[in-house]
Amino acid sequence: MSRTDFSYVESVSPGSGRRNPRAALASDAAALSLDGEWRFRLGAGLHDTTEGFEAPGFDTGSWDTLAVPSMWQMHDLDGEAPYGKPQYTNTVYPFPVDPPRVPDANPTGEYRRTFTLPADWPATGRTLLRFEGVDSAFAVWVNGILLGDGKGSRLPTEFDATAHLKPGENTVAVRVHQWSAASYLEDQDMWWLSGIFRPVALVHRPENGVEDVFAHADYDHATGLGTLKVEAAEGARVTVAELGIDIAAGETADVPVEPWTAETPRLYDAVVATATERVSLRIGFRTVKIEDGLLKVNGKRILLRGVNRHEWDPDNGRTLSVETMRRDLEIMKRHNVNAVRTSHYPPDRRFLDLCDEIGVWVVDECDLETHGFVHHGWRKNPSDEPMWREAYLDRMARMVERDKNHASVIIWSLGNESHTGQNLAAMSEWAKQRDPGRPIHYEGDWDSGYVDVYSRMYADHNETDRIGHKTEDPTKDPALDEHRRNIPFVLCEYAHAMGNGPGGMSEYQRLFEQHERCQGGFIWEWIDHGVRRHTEDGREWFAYGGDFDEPLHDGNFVVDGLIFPNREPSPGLVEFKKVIEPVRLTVHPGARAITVANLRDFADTGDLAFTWAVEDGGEQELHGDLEVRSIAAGESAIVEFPAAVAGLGLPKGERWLTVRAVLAKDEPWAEAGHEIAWGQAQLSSAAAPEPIGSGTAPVAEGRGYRLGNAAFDALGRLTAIGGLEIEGPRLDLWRAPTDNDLLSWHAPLANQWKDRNAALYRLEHKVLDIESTADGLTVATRVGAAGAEIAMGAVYRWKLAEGRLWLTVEVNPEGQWDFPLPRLGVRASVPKGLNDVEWFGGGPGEAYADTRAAARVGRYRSTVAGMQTPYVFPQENGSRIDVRWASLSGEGKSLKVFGAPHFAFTVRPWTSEDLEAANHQTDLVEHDRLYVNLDADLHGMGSAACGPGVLPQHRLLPKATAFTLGFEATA
Ligand code: IPT
Repeated sequence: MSRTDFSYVESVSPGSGRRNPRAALASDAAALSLDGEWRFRLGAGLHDTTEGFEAPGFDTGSWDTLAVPSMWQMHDLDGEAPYGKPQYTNTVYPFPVDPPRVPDANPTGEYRRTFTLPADWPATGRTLLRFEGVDSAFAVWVNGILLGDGKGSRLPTEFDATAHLKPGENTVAVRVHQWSAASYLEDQDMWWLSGIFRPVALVHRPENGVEDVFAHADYDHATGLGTLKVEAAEGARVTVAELGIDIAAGETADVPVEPWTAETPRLYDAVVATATERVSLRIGFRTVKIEDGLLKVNGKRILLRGVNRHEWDPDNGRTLSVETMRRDLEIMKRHNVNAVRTSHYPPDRRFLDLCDEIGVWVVDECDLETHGFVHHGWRKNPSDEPMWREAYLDRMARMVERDKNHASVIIWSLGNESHTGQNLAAMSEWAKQRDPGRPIHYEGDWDSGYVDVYSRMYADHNETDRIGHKTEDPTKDPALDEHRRNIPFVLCEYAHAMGNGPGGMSEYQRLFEQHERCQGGFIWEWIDHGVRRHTEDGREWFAYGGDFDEPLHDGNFVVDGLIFPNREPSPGLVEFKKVIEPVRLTVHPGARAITVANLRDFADTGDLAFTWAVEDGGEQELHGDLEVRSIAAGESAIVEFPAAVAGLGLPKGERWLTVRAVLAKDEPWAEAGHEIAWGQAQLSSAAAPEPIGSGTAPVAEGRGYRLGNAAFDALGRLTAIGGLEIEGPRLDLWRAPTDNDLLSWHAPLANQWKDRNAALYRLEHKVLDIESTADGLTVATRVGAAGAEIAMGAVYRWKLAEGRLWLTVEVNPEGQWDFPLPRLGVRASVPKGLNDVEWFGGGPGEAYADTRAAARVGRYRSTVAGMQTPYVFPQENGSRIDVRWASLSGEGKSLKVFGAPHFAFTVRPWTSEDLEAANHQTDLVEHDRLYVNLDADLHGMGSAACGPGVLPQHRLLPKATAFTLGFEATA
């Protein structure tokens, strides 16, 4: 047997023996799925392959079996991990940069299976072997005969197997290499994973069949006419029964239609048929244009409320079930997301079918990223090296040809973070010529010479504002300035959703609404790519970079999504939902009216029902339906308060009116009653409780003091209230740093906080003076860290008034505090068992200064466990904002805290220090105490892990201040 030729592995050629790319079509031609169990063997490199494994007679007796599709490193990670482990790097190539060479240590999977050609398989025509995705390079044999090889992991490849198939049993063999020349083009920020990870099938091509289809379905908003023209094989007939269309391929039909938009995803079933094949299409009529410097669909500027979506499943890597794809879209639609950038490769073809059906705008991005060259001054970057031109064009063609019939795809993207170059320009030129109906996007070339959309990532609010005003800096090449200044702007990535945050989304949204040119953007990113693992005792955790002992990795930068790896929405997604709500409800208590603004681009509000409710101190008094006429897109209406509201008597506490817009009927992605938007306002305030009147004098008790039912020790520290043992409250400035505190393009805040001249995580409390007066107990302290000169003066004034214990803390920075504080408040701890949590204030989820849009005032109940947000990488979380009062109770004990007027409230079964020390959720061990933070304020979250930090208005700057809290307890 001859030695195998492996030259394709390190060749820049995109493949050999492949068929021309064509559309993904639903055809009635014969097809046979080859998904399922294959025989599998993993070799260490090209030196460790099995000669002759492709021969039909080869005995795979000792080989394992492996599921196709799957990624081989995702198998049995809690056990033997028989096929290696995932490895995560963001931009850096995990091998020496020497294009197109790759290491000898090149895990190589050999796959084999047999299949029986069905007895009725057509004898004429051709039979293709179709791979939807193989990572990263592969060669294919049928019955021992080499069909060819391919690259382009997230793109389809077809080979013609006709000549080598026989009736009855056949053998297919595939050799897949983890590393290949193509790896240089696939440096996306994600786990390096390999294998036949998307479906494989045998597909029949009838003679004179419908080889390819390009359906052009335009919509003219002026006339309401749809224009259909389908490029297909000569003689093919195109029918759209619902529209009475029956034309030949190449002919044009103009008919009145309902247009397709992401808000109104109207599809028409069409059939393209020849005598030998019928292909079903779902056609959406819409026209995408850049006009007046704006991205318009059907004549209207659209606003992208988008997310960047990687394909991720915590158990299977980038192999996703259709259910998971649908689930993603359901979660998106339920959270008002209307756009997806398929970062940074074309998704499984079935995902786009769902996008057409459910309705989202799609920026379809090519499988291309060469980011690692940034570390070498972009030397040898494939984007500008002629030898890679064919590979670039091949990738673009395979994406465009596969996906060209999707109504949802409105923009082609050349790829991501591949700097600039002639090969990118060539991709753009080819795509424009092939498909004039879709604009081109690419972020990496800021001059925007070969793109139709000015795209940037992580531009801060100020720069976005300048771009909105068209006063941005000029292009590097002056010849391009006029072009760029007159094209629409999108943030293809913004608001980095890593850990707690991202903060500042509301401010971006305001810019998108203010500037026509700023047409929205895509949050980075949709999902945390955590890998599901289990501890020996069966507790679930999620792994990130480094957890598989990778020698080179980028840690938890791979967990930066709006949903957790298990697809539970994070608070960031709940916040985003509110920020981008397509209907804005504003309650005006003075005018006793409600403004309902329809912020959608196309749809009226006919699909929505409106409700209202009045609460007094969080208890519902009245509620009902709100009559709102249908409001056209972009319009608003003013509705008077419901009559019943006028008849309400005096409230006991704060009275709030909340109005909600919910789905009036079931949608494919949510049930009737699902909330789309809400607004609320205070109708009447209640006097905040405060320590009025004179207090009482403390009495000496032992070496300490007693004030009513509160006991203090000799250092003036509270030890019990009403028999409930309590430690603290005392000044606390610390929070377990968030990803946004820890990482920054500039100086991470956490470094300043941990600097030994501040060391906020190990403050010491020194009592300066204890004073007993007729009004209460005053304890003066100085709070500073060992080795530090700066400190906070903290004076605690305890007072008993109207049976409640009050504490006023006066804080005074001493020395040079030239950075914002993590938090400003007090921390206390009580014995565990007070498990039931209740509060009146912002909720139900966590909220911080710049992530508070989704917090609405109400009365909430939870548990201590329910108050924790399980960020994959533990960090500050769970603080509730604007709390008027909060209580903890259980086991016959209770603690109730009152704000004067508000505080931020956190309770956890571990400390901030524990949170900081933990690397994964399972590192957190409950203490036999509960730790309660009562904060006057917290520093915002920002998005510094990748992008701008906390906006000035949300920074917590140290200054002389005071705050007051009231306490009641029973035991
Ligand atoms: C940007 C990448 O495009 C994206 O893939 C992801 O890595 C993101 O950063 C961070 O999570 S590139 C960066 C240099 C702004």
